[in-house]
Amino acid sequence: MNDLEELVLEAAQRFQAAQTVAELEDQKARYLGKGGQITEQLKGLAALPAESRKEAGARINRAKGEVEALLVARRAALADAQMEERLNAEAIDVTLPGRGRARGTIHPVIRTWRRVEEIFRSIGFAVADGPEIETDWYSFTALNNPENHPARSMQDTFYVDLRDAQGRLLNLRPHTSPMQVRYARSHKPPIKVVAPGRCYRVDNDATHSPMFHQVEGLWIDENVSFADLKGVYTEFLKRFFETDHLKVRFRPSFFPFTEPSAEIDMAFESGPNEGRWLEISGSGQVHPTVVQNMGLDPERYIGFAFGSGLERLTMLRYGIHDLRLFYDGDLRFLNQFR
Ligand code: 2NL
Repeated sequence: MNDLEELVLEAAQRFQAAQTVAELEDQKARYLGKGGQITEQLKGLAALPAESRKEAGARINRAKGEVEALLVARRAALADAQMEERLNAEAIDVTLPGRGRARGTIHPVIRTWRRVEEIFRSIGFAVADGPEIETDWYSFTALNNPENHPARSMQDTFYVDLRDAQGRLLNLRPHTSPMQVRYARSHKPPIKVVAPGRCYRVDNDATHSPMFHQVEGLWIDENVSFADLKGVYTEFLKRFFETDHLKVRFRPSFFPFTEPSAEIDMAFESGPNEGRWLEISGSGQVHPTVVQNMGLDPERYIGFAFGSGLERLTMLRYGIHDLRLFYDGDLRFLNQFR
């Protein structure tokens, strides 16, 4: 073996021994760098006699080509090894079960809202939707509230620091009745409608939250009676609480928008509340002034209405004893309603 063959062999061994790209580049310098052994030999050609220069040059260049080929091969091998190592380190086990996404739940009061809509739709009622910011006329005047009624006061009703295009004072509706007045003014009798939605009152304690939900129902025709209201509401309660075993009674009461007015009580005939009368709704015959404000002739049309709290219905259905649980946002409570 001549010295050039030995040099190529040595380069092969050193390149093989290099374990990183940096080590390999250091070894490259030893042969092909500025002062590298092959570079030096090429420089030495100038000192050779012309007749042997060509043949020596060819030998050195052949050896240079071999060293370069070895270098390229080792570079590729090191790059492959590095990629292999990285792929192993970053391996993803696609057979692992997914982590999943946290799933929300429907809030219990909204579940009640949806159930109530479904039940009333099935007995022929339309469902109305309307603004939560109302005018004084729809919130109070149309409903026969006297001008000086305490419900209109700042202590009871939230007022909005804005006026509408006509310059009218605006409030957050304290009940869903405005929606029914709007509905009645834009539809022809017979009118059968429920209006579920958010309401607002200046009130915040163990049994009142400043935002709460109500559903009101309105039935107007030429010949309806309290018996119709009682039949519809009793059917609703049986469907809502999923039992035929309950009693319903009407107890005299007062509301400005109905005359006569009645409190609706119910009693389960079995279960934890057995025999106890529970207040569940207000109701009454729509006051003639209110019928008039709906754009209808009170001599011709008679109406019946009720108003129930969705929180109250929800508490009785699920046995919840503290209203505040609805608005604390505690997932331990909310996750029970899946
Ligand atoms: C209550 C009382 C009630 C009504 C709501 C009503 C609506 C119109 C006309 C007449 Cl548009 N009445 N709604 C009637 C009686 C009682 O609710 O304390 N509910 C929890």
